[in-house]
Amino acid sequence: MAIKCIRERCCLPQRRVFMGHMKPVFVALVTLAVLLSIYAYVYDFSLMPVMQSLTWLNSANQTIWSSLTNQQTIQTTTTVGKPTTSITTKHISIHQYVAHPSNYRFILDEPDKCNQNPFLVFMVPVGPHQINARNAIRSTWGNESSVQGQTVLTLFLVGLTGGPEAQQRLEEESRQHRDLVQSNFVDSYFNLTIKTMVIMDWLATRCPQANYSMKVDSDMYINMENLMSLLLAPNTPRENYITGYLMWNQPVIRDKNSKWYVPEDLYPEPKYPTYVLGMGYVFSNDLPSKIVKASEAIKPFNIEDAYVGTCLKQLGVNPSGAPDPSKFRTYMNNPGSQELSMLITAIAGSPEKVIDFWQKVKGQN
Ligand SMILES: *C1O[C@H](CO)[C@@H](O)[C@H](O)[C@H]1NC(C)=O
Ligand SMILES: *[C@@H]1O[C@H](CO)[C@@H](O)[C@H](O)[C@H]1NC(C)=O
Ligand SMILES: *[C@@H]1O[C@H](CO)[C@@H](O)[C@H](O)[C@H]1NC(C)=O
Ligand SMILES: *[C@@H]1O[C@H](CO)[C@@H](O)[C@H](O)[C@H]1NC(C)=O
Repeated sequence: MAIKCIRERCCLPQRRVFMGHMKPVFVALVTLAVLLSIYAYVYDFSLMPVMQSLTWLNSANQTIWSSLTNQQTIQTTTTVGKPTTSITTKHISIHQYVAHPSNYRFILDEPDKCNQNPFLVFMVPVGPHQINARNAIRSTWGNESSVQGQTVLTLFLVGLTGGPEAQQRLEEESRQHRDLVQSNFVDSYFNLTIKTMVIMDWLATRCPQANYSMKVDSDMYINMENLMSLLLAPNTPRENYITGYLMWNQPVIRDKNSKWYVPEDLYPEPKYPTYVLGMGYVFSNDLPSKIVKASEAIKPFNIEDAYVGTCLKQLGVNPSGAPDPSKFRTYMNNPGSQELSMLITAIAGSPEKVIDFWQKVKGQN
């Protein structure tokens, strides 16, 4: 958490505002939900009446919908889902969770991209307008198509653009580069958990044949050679494997003024399971479909990397420490080429720095 804290993009102040407005609605929904579940229990209702309750709740949802902002969707949906799923887990599909990728569809897609059977696929979550970040990656590590004899591939995952003109520019960019995947959720910091789950869905459905994948932020420097050496090492597992910068024993933030506040209702335990920091984690490509499946039963919350960690815990998969943990670095103070040539990841922080780091290492060879 401390590390995330210093990352600029994590410091959007939206959460604070949101909780203030949300509280009365939230409390009302919880009360309503509790009453309904008592009702269902007392009358020993089975599937049919519970589904009616759900329908009723859904129309209630529609009435209040216009007064709610999008950020509130996550809480509203999961609150509505809570009491009914505890009664009917076995009967009602819980794909209703807002982060479950079955709720979304691809607007731009590259379904044939993996016909070349890549060994490693990089999936980069990025805002639709961040063309400079994409171009920096396209001209550096994202321009590599073969490393140590293995095919690698880089794709960008974006949500909805702000309007038709931005959409047109994005489609133009897509025709030019053929590396954009777009899904129909509103692209915002708060929706990163959705974005990550859509990435997992894309890998599971469009690219199951890849050996490994990496979810990597758009401001990261990646040392391809060192990453490939790690993945090709004989003792690197080929299944149920995920590694990166490990976060363990992280307390859940219950301070409502914090950007990382997560209510007990969404995540009751006091600590997160061990997870890998969202800036860049590598995993064997059997995991995406397993994570998507596991997420059907796990309420989403807005801390995307901890959410993936929670799915992994459910699967019984422990994130692995890298053989040399110092290779997954976060911030570095003006690193030299020597340092950069030793590591796998580092936060560059801007498109210019991504290019700068890359050239430092290339220039050295
Ligand atoms: C995502 O977040 C934005 C604002 O942060 C919100 O407008 C939107 O409704 C959220 N959810 C989805 C599914 O797009
Ligand atoms: C609530 O209503 C909105 C808008 O009609 C809809 O998109 C959303 O799926 C609904 N949520 C649930 C849990 O039904
Ligand atoms: C990618 O690398 C090739 C050479 O391998 C180069 O010709 C091309 O301009 C590079 N693309 C970008 C976007 O820099
Ligand atoms: C990648 O996976 C395929 C099977 O899916 C396997 O045949 C191949 O040996 C793997 N590549 C490497 C380099 O391990």
